[in-house]
Amino acid sequence: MTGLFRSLTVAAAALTFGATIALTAPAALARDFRSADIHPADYPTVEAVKQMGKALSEQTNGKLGIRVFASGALGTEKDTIEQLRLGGLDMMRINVGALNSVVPETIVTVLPFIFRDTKHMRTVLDGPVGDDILKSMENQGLIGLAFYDSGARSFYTVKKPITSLADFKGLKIRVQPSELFVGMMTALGANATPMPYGEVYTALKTGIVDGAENNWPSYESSRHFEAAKYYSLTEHSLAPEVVVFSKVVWDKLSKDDQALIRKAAKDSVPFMRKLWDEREIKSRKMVEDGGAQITQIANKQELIDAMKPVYAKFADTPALQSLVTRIQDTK
Ligand code: GTR
Repeated sequence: MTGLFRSLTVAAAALTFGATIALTAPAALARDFRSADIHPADYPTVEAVKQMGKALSEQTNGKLGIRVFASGALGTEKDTIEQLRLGGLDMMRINVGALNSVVPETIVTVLPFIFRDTKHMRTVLDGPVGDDILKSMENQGLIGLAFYDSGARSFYTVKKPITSLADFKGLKIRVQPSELFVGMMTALGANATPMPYGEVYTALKTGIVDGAENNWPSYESSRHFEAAKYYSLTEHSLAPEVVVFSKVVWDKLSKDDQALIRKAAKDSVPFMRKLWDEREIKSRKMVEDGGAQITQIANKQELIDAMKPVYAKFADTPALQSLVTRIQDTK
């Protein structure tokens, strides 16, 4: 090899090396957090986490982002909680009901009729009570980032509408895998069948259960309305959604990145609420057009009274009782 040729080769190699570094360096450093959601791609929770990822990416010049795995691609909510705690998954959007057995503080946000209305729920969750509940997740290997809306849950049934407390007697109702949800059904005189969300449509179709309960957007997007057309406006729980990060993964991030993630999550809340409010209206119309029949509950008080014992049974520690009082005292 001539001297000149050798120098050229070395120079070319150096250039290639440099170019490779230049090309791969940002990609090697860039990180897309994997986030799970059981809802489909166009659902408000999925859209909101995507929006959070977009903001994060903009703020970090593409260094951090979020890739949402929608439609339960990474498993049931119970599965993803476990993956998150172990650090095999970075993030998830999940309903608080699914966290009840892991983070007891989430119980208070599911309790029947605890929130007077959407405004009360948002004020509580945006304030110190919401922050305390998010913080309490840390002991369980979870970093609570933000609450999202989930509207009001109401019952829907296959054979006939629920019009009063007496109609619950003996009904088999699918619930989320949560002792509290089971307790609520028992208090109403129904039999609870806990099962993952993805199995509910078939369970309704094949008569494994007589009914289930959920908000308008879930009732619509899951097509449960096709299998159970009687939707009875009990609005018994406003159990919110929550965006959660894996503590194992979190602890390896810089303080700056942690702060950016927290901010992006909080910033996505108003965006989510706007999508949510629009989707509730749209979903209600879609199910009504699709044949769902809506029943108002004339005497809601009898449901409230029947479910009262659930408070003492599940908010059974001074810490939980204090959270209940703080929620009730929030104006
Ligand atoms: C939905 C909620 C899901 C899941 C589902 C269920 O409203 O968004 O995360 O909890 O209810 O009933 O399993």
